[in-house]
Amino acid sequence: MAVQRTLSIIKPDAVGKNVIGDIIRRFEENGLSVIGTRMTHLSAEQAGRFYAVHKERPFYQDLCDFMSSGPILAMALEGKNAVALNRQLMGATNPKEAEAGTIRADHADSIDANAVHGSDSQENAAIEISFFFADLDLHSRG
Ligand code: IDP
Ligand code: MG
Repeated sequence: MAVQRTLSIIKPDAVGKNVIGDIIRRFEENGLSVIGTRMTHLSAEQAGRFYAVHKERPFYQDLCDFMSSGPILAMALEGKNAVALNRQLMGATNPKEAEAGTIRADHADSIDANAVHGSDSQENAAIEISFFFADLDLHSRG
């Protein structure tokens, strides 16, 4: 499987719980490398642009309000099969359905406050990484 990049976000709930280190440890122990990081606090407008794909969904306003409620940690991850591997480590969107041992099973409280974001395709990963990072901010291990 080819080396890929993907975007991970540690959401405001997980930053607030002080579990940044636990989440990054899971990525590193599973073969993903952090090649860029940025802690920021999105405005509701910025969160809305990031999640524009969901703008017709009933949960869009709540999602934008939540994602702008506190600081987040955006990370570019790199590794073999990074997009799917990150999704596997995250677990299902609804933590009640997340497999035991996944980030969301261990750290998410609800479908809104669900600890992490992860890109869902290589195409979206490229778009989402460029939302937060310039090429010069990314440091490939390859
Ligand atoms: P994902 O984060 O697992 O990729 P998406 O379907 O892309 O899930 O939805 C983006 C985010 O929107 C989710 O992580 C979750 O916080 C929120 N969300 C998704 N579906 C619902 C819902 O049915 N009710 C409330 N919030 C939702
Ligand atoms: Mg998604």
